[in-house]
Amino acid sequence: MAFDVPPGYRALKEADISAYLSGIPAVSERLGGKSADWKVREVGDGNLNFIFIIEGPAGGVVLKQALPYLRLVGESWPLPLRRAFFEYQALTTEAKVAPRHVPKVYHFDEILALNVMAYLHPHIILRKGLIRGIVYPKLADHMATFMAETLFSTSDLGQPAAAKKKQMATFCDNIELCRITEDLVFTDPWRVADGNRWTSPQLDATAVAVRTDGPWKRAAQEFKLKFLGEAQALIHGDLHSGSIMVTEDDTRAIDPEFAFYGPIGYDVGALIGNLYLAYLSQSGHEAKPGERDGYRDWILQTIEAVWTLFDQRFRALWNKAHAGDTFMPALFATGPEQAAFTFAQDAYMRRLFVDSLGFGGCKMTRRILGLAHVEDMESIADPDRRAACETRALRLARTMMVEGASFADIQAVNDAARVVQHEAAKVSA
Ligand code: SR1
Ligand code: MG
Repeated sequence: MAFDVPPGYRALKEADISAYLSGIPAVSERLGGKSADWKVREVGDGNLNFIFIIEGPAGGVVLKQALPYLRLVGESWPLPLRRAFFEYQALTTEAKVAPRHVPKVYHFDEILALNVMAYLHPHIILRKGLIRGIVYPKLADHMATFMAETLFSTSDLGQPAAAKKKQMATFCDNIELCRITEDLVFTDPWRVADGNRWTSPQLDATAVAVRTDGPWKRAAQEFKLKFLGEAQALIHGDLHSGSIMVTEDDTRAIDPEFAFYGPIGYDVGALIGNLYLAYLSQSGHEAKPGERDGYRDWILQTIEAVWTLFDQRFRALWNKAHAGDTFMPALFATGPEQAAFTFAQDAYMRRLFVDSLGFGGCKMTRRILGLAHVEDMESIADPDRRAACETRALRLARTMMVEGASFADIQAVNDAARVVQHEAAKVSA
């Protein structure tokens, strides 16, 4: 297939990498020594791109190059190279307010559609840690900070309208990656679509039932409408547990190539929804029932802390670092006006909460019935056990999407997750 690539673009091979990087002082200084001594390895197991790790005597870097097609599917699914540009723009915007929670970018090459960035070591992908049952004591604190800082600062509360509109104009062009989300997250699980798959035959009846579940389908379309129309802030756009790298002490959000101006709840929901997937997959990873009870509790505590800290920090920024053209604290200066301001903040945060639950439910559903699944579930070898976990996850996802507004707070959602975990997993959603 002929792809739309700029003159000069070529997909780099391991053997090309050292020569390419030796011409970039910011990178070669970081690696140290001679380029002949640098060790290069391709490690990409993601859905979209090639990832190389390069290590020299002084340090390491990661080189991430976009291909003109979707790696997961192959050359039959063309995908624009400019996703590397959007990732660069998003990482540098995020770094202005949350530098401790993103990888530093050392070099961006628009022609080759690649970014060279910090090699996060000894970090691992959060999803893999959750499957192994590793506790990350600072995860909630760090991710709440990352989301509050990045989402507040790019919202109409955190920056003037003119600045926001200029940046929106840039990210509006991330059409194709948004389209992937629009189809795969909000539509395909609720219709017959190429690439949809599920644990079969265990979930065959469920997949059919989901396609005729009017309230669930309607909720998916309501959230799709929000995704298409609510340009609240520059969102990461793919903030699942595979886009977060962790150690016990450090947390970094990677891979914001899906970034655009969209609904804040999409990021918060991606994280919360993927943590619920981790929670409900634990019974597929225990050698004996109950072995991971303590770990399940930790995941729920983390979900509670993610929302609670995000809510606190977003409000604190609103009160102390407001720089936007709406809801200026000074407009509500006197006593009675302050009550209205507090009311407005409560209403705004409540909307974000319900949105986050709904988007989280969409993300959970697509990982069980759609094209791209998650290792939390896929690594459960016994299909009956996997289907039981997936059925519980679908049940919670539906509740989060259809009945999100009925939850008083995040503890109530955790209670619903506990109930689902303890129910027998009938093979129907
Ligand atoms: C077809 S690409 C599948 C998924 O991989 C990315 O991580 C996004 O979540 C996308 O939807
Ligand atoms: Mg990714």
